[in-house]
Amino acid sequence: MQGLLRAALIGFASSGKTTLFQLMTSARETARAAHGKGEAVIGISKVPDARLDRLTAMYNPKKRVPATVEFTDLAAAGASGGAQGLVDVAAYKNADALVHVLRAFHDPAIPHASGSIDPARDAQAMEDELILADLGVAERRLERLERDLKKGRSPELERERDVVTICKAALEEGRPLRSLELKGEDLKRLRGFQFLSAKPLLIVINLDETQLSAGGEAATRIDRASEAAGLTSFLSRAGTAAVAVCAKIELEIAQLEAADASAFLADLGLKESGLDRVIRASYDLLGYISFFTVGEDECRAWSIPRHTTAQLAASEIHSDIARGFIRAEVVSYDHLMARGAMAACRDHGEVRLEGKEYVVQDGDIINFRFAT
Ligand SMILES: Nc1nc2c(ncn2[C@@H]2O[C@H](COP(=O)(O)OP(=O)(O)OP(=O)(O)O)[C@@H](O)[C@H]2O)c(=O)[nH]1
Ligand SMILES: [Mg+2]
Repeated sequence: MQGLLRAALIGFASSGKTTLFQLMTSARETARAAHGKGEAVIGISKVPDARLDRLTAMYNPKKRVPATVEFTDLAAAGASGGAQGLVDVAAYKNADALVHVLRAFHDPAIPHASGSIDPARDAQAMEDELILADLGVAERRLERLERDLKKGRSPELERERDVVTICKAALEEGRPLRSLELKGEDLKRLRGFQFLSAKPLLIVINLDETQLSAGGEAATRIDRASEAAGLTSFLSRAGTAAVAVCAKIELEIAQLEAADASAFLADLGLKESGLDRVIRASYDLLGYISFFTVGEDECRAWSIPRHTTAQLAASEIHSDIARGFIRAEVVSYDHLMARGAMAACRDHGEVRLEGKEYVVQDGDIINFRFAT
């Protein structure tokens, strides 16, 4: 499934990765203790979606299936050595996005490997590590390409060498590959290398409780937190986004009963849970949207990259549906809600028949017709 979003948590030791992981995946501490340090732990996060809630209320299905995001948590290897050894290339390889948990909270009981709390320094140190790892990959690949080109020239090999050369030059200037504007085939070539600095980067600023509750709209607060942390210029880079959390407090809140939880969130001036905010930021960063399938058996949300065609969207559900694709019956979420029932949408001509190449829109409710 290409639509399953995989995010890898990265960061300095004790920055709050595991705390955020628990917040995102409702993983229990005990489940975690079963794994040794250095081992990657994978958890599934259910994407909160009010639209799926309303569809479920409308259809009263046997099952409600939310979209999911997979998070990988890994203990920082460079516990005492600063940024060195932070990057585990193999563990991050298949991630669609890297989530850098950046420590901004102060706690004398939890020493920082570099001796002080300095989010901008840590953000840059991580960026440098990603760049360094990629530079190694680019150099090795380039040597190989040169060798192969000596044996026999081919346009594909030459193009690849040119692209890797562009990448290497950017990396040597300290620029992450996210900032390169490669297109089409070149972008595809780049994907094959699994360069870490090419992956979209979500920075989760892990704040003190007092910083988080310092009033104002959430967006303002993130701006202020990033500014205070010296991250503003960092975050204006392509493929980079930020969200502020207080992982420890928000984990405590998430473990309360729903009613108490919303009261505590309101006290902190937050409209949404940390889970909601981090997921939303990830979707925005990656340009993911959701479509729905509905029925008496199951109401389900699916995530796909924006601009996905109906046939590709069908392949999310099953390759057979994509292969035998005939038509997609599509109604928008807003139309369905406005009419209150699918039959009424049908009567008003709001259920469209779309072909393979139709570009699925956020909130589309789709019934795929296919031949087996
Ligand atoms: N005060 C405060 N403490 C926090 C916050 N987030 C995490 N901590 C604490 O910091 C310590 C380290 O948190 P973890 O989530 O284990 O950090 P980690 O990044 O997973 O650490 P490693 O796996 O060792 O790399 C724990 O004692 C947490 O309770 C926070 O927002 N505020
Ligand atoms: Mg950890």
